Amino acid sequence: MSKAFYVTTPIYYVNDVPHIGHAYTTIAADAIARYRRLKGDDVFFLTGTDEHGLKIERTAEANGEKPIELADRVVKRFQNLSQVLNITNDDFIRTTEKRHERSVVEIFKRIEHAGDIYLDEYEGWYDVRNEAFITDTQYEEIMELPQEKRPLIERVKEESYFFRLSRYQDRLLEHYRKFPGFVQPGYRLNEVVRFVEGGLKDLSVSRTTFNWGIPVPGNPRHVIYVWFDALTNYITAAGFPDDPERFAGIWPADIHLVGKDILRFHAVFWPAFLMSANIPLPKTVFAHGWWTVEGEKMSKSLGNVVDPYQMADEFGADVFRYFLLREIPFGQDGDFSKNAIVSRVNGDLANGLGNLVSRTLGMLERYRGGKIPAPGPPGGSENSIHDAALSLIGQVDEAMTETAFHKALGAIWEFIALVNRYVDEEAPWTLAKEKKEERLDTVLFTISRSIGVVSILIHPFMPSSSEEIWKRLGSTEPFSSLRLPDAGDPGLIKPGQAVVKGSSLFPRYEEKTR
Ligand code: ME8
Repeated sequence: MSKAFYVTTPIYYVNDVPHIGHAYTTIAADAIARYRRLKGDDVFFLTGTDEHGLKIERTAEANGEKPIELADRVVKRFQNLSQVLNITNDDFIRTTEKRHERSVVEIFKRIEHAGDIYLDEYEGWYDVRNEAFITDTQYEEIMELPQEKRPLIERVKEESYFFRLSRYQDRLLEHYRKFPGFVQPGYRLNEVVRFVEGGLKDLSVSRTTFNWGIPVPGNPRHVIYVWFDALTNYITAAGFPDDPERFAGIWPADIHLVGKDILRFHAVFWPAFLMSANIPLPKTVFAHGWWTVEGEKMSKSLGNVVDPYQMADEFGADVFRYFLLREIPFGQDGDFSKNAIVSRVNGDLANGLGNLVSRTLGMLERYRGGKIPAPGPPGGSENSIHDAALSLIGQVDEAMTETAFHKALGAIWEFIALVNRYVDEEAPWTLAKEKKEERLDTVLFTISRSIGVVSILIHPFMPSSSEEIWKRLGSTEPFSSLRLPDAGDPGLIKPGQAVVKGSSLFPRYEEKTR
């Protein structure tokens, strides 16, 4: 079996409902998965839900329901998000599934067998919302915050199994040195290195004061720490331990996408668990930034949580996807605001791409009976448009290799602007009036072909619009059979194709609300 390109999102806590942060990672992972498929790679794209832990047990108790009832109810909101946002995940893992329990028990046993688990007592602080043990220094920092900003911190004193994380400090540092691309963007790697250089303490990996989790093998009084359980999802879904052949074909993951707040779990704890269990490490952990909303931290209490369902309903999934990936460099923090999304809709989408497509198809209907004409001999500007299209394919590829969605989109939109300028300069309406038929054929053909290239390149970001444009251009080949090299193929758009103008692809925002 050939190695599949394996991309993951974090698995989302089911005690929350989906918000912009969840949508963001999922959309980014989908853009990567779609791009890779377009390149002809065999892709495995995983998302799912994290369903154990103290916090979920408590929320369920407060609701008067069983934790599994809460999970079954909330998980649907995450699963349906795939349909609404047009996400092409190949699997959806729930940590309450049997396959996952087998996997967690197996990796725990392997780590125990390696001599890295011991029984002791944990005494210290626990952050319930983030399910994280925190140091005394972190505790002091939290206590300096105003009361309403402090997370729920509890004192814990109980018997616990520990993982010998301290043993892995040198091996981790060596790994970061040998594979500097392991943590991306680069500035995040520096943070991780500094943290590990500061010294690693052994990590408590079991709890005894609640029940909602996977029991420790051989000592069911303990449940396994929820992060140990959750991180293991990435190998479970790849076939560990039930299907070793499949596992060898998929694992290691090529890229784990995570938010910056959970980087430490993925770039320190997770690789140490894997080293101990003698399982290869993922190739890259990419940490993205956080969204604020209209300049404020997003929070339930402020009532400013951005609901991806509502965004898809109001603007359409493609517009929401475009906005999130275009607005800020992937890795940095960003601010979500209605003004910002509306200005993207009206500028880049309505005036940029939408206008190019609609005026081109309109002119083909008006001047050429709705058929793409065969071109006459190219002049200088046609050759330069053709060259720009070819170089665009390379630029997008480079940007996608760096996981720089905004750069890929920026390059595509520069090309759109170039083609819009070409239309203005060549003024096909004047050529028609002056009956310069051969020249008009060349210009209309050149624009149609350029739009064909754009329709393929935007597919990872705006899948529905991409396929719609492709269809309106009258291409008979199904979109699903296209591969990236086709974008540069001069035969991509054939003379004689019957186009359909259709309604506006991206209506200006005001028009919709009137
Ligand atoms: O952390 N902007 O789950 P989760 C951007 N179950 N991203 C945000 C965000 C924001 N405002 N708010 C949250 C968990 N996120 C664990 C993961 S993986 C083995 C276990 C991101 O549902 C956050 O950074 O609390 C994280 O990557 C993701 O949403 C899930 O958060």
